[in-house]
Amino acid sequence: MKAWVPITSGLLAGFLAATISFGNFSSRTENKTVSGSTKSDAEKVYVPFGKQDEYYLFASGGHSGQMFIYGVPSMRHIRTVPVFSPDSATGYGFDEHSKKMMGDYTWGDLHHPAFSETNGDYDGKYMFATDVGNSRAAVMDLKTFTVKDIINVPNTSGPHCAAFVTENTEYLFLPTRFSVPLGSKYEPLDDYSKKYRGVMSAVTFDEKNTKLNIEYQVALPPWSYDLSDAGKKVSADWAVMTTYNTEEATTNLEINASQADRDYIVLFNWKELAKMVKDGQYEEIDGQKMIFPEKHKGGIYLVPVAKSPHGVDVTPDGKYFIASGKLAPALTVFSFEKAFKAIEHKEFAGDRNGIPILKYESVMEREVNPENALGPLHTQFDDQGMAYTTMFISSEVVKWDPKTGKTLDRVPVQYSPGHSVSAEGDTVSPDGKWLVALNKIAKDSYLSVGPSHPESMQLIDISGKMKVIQSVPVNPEPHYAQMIKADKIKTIEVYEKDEKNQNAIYKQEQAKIVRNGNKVDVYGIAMRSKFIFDVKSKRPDVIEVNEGDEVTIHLTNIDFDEDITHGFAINSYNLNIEVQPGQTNTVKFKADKAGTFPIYCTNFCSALHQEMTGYFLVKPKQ
Ligand code: RUQ
Ligand code: CUA
Repeated sequence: MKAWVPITSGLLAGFLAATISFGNFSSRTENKTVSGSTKSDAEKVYVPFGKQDEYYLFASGGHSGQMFIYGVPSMRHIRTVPVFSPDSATGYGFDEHSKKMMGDYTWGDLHHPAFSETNGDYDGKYMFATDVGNSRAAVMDLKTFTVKDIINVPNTSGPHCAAFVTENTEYLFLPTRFSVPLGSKYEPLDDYSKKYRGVMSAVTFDEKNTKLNIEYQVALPPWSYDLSDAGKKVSADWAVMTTYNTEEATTNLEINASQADRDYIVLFNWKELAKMVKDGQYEEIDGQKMIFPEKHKGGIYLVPVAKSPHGVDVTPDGKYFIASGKLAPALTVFSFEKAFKAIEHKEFAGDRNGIPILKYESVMEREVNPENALGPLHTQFDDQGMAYTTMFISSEVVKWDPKTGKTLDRVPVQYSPGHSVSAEGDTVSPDGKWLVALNKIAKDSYLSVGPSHPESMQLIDISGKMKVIQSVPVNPEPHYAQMIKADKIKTIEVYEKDEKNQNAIYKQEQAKIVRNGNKVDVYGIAMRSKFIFDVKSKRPDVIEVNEGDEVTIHLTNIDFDEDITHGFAINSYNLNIEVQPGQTNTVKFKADKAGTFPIYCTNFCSALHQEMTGYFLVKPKQ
């Protein structure tokens, strides 16, 4: 077996610290001399007023729990869509639907967005994302850019290694970053290796009801699962994911999880796993169908890889998967075909936790070691099948040929890129043209806003020699992004009337307030430029209740006009919802404060927007 570049753990911290600062310093000085967009670069990113961008860029918002939508090549920020965190700009987390989806959580950590796919191509219908902070998965409908469903994923703790969808969105796999005891019960850390598991969840999407479901789970060994990718074409039934901490360390991971010379890539056949579940090869654990690889054999294999790998990416032709070495300078190209042969001939080198280990030599295609490049993290592809790998430590993007391992080009970025994303980069047919580097550190790139700087996204023209031609600040923290052709996304302009929705009213005459004991239901209308809550009242824009009443307000926006969104806020009641054109939305709360509270529309909607007000009166008890 070939030796990996040894980095002994004692030296590790020093090595990293030195290379990080050196890497940044050197590329900073280099950048100072090479950066500076020319007039022709400026023309490439200039999208004149009235014209639209060619691509949408969906960038994860990390621990903001949001998704940021940009246009490429202008790099204009178009919208922030809240996913895992409440957002008063859109009333997300206040109305009943989003409040229920959010549960008790008030934040999320959104890492890896993934588009729904048909035949390995983005179909522009849905966007999936996972929450590392509170172990959830979400689906966003791209007709409206709103989140339709969020599920909590038990046993899988911090699904960082997600979300990556299979070729026809059959599955969204969520492997865990943190191993915990099944059922998240208390178990002493001394029993880590016996009692803890790294659970992967197989999530399906029911498009008809826009619901996510957990179909089954796999109790993998108690390791950390970092990044994954689904196979394509020849490897379509397979998926790969990187592991670290196969040492099973329970403290001081910085040192202890970097001891062994190698970790693994988990290679699994999801069709076989689905068949095992169908054949009853699982155990019922807390209402989940759990596959235990040591008992339910088949479908899962381990491929040894250089220690503590980070990204793993499948080439567009589906023939290879490329692992990045994080602590090593090397990338490793593995062949699916070789892996399939080794599995067929049962060429195993023992097992771990009952999972057969394939021999490194029999799966490895080549080791790639671009000169002086350090800290490879993630790889994207262009229309020629060429690879682009971000180098965190040497702060650059390196272009190379997966078929030869030859370095073709490289460009410094400012600084320390995590992921990058190329146009349609995760599909079976990437577009080339553009690559956006998602940089962790933006030092001296923008006007200062104090000690904490924004992160940065840099647009790289990859149509010829790579060149950074635009740079924009971005909120924390773009972990990954997806870039899709703009014409694939078909948004609606207004919501259609939904006559079946009992909460919706479309005529002013129907506006009413219904009292039932201490329950008050308001069926109201929002329109330019007034609220109508009770059409029969002498003050139709007033809601009067008693202290302690349970108040439910259903509000329908009857302006079926593009961009005429109304807001609904009650002053000092800490609530604000939004009704988009034609939409009906519900907000529920307890009138626990007596007094007089103005109601107003929060979204500027007409010249008389300031007049779009009313009163919420709460009569005191006694
Ligand atoms: S990770 S910087 Cu959260 Cu995607 Cu690699
Ligand atoms: Cu409606 Cu402002």
